[in-house]
Amino acid sequence: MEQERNNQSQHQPQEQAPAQEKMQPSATRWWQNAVIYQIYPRSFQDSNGDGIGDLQGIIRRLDYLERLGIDGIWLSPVCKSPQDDNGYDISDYQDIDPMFGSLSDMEQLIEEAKKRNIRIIMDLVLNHTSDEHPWFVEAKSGRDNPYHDYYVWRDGVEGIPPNEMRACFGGSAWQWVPEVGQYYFHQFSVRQPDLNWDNPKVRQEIYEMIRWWMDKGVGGFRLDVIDQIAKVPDKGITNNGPMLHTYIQELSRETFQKGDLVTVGEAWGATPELAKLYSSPDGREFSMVFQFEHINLDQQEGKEKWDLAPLPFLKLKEVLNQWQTGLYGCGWNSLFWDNHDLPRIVSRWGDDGKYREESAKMLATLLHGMQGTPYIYQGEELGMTNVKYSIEEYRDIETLNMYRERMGAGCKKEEVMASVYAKSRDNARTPMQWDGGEYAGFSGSTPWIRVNPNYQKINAASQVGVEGSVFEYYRRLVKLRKEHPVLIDGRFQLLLERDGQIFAYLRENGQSRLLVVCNFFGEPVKCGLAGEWDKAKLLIGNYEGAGEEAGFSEVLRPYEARMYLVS
Ligand code: TEU
Ligand code: CA
Repeated sequence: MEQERNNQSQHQPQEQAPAQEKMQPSATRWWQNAVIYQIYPRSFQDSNGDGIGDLQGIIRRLDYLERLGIDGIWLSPVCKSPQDDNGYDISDYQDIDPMFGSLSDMEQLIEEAKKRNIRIIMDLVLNHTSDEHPWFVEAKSGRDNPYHDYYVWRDGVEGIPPNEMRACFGGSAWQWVPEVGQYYFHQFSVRQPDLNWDNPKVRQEIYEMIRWWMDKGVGGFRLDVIDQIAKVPDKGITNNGPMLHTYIQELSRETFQKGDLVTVGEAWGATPELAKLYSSPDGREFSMVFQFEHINLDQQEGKEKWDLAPLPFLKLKEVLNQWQTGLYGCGWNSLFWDNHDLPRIVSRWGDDGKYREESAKMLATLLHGMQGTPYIYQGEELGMTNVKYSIEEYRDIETLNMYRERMGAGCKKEEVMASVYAKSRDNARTPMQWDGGEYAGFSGSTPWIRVNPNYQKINAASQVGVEGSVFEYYRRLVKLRKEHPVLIDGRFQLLLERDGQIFAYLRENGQSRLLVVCNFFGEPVKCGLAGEWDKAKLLIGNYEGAGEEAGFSEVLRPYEARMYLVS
């Protein structure tokens, strides 16, 4: 199937130093100093007027990203796909979906980004393919087909699935195929059959494919739901299967370790202990882990994300503290509030009304002051907000399936819609707001999903180069990270642990001490942290006249955030 192209791979099988020596555990790696920007291509910039973002659109906006100062772009999937789950259902790993452009557009993007010192990080979806992937088309054609065992099949009788397992997007995790008289396993939509990682041929094909992309000069990979590849459906195991780390180590050895790449493992089921494995400094798995413990706190325990609960603020501090201290010196974390699966942080834990700018900047300060590699999700740097659309205007398969299921189960429409407004993935997927013109400068014609109606107020054109804007604030935060090594290597210490309103912490590395202090809420608050900080230098603050030279002022205004340095 893909062997032919694989054979053309330029990759030289050079002799390999063992990972331990090559990876220099103690030295700082480039990706530890980096800030990564995530692009959701279909919503970023349309270049040909079909209402869908594309690669040429991204190329056009590289100067904007260079100005922001980021070092890498995590590109959500652009490979060939029927788009059942917006590209997370891949039908050809070695081609670009025509909707986004061509392979040569991709090569151009890599090259143009490189000129600006920006690396392109591709999204690898290795747990499943599309049902239109030639492997699956073959696999379901007969039990004796050589590709049959590329997927996970179980015998059974129509109507009685092998077990009760459910898919993440609703419904049974098993789908009956009459032609072969078997069920296949899918953790996501029915059109995303799970690959069988226990089959060595599957693993080898995947490694070949990754090396092929490495030869094209990509700077790294984000690994979609990587903790789910080693599933054991007969035991109900999805995450963290017994073979998981064996497979990941093989994957890393066969591919990433042959280059100076950044690799990011998405792992919903990670704990700090597991994260040490994923991101072990000897480089035997990934560079870093991308986990969600802090961002899943505002839901009812043991229920789904749609079952809303207020954010337990003290718990948020506790969780972030555990990750900061737990990985110090022995692992590496991603720092993020937003991505393409999450609602907009300013609407979620800030205030997208009166204090939109202040709270957006506060959340940014809090995040960028911590240890790890910060991620900025497109539009976050503008303070873009959630939306409230009518259900017909939503596009996300997860949202629509949930709506159907819950309405079918007799839930009240207002309640279902409240969940959609709060948590729908489409909150993050509305078109990027470039300017106040029609369709927000995203496209010349009707976009695939409606533009947030606030685009005339919130857009890049009104923020870039404008002092005091959310964009310029992010730009300064990115720059600070380059100027102050303590932001990279400083040990984290949580302060005011029991304070119900203030989030404050220290970073220390022997040379410098840095203090971050944030009022997480909309009421002013007195902060008992004066003292040695009186003479500290204010590095950044989200209020004008935050006492640049005046030292520590005791009252924090609504959502006020400041970062101080004592050298
Ligand atoms: O997400 C993993 C995942 O578990 C999510 O589907 C999550 O359950 C959901 O988004 C919570 O709202 C990754 C991708 O980031 C996501 O976009 C894909 O849909 C999914 O994998 C399947 O590839
Ligand atoms: Ca387009």
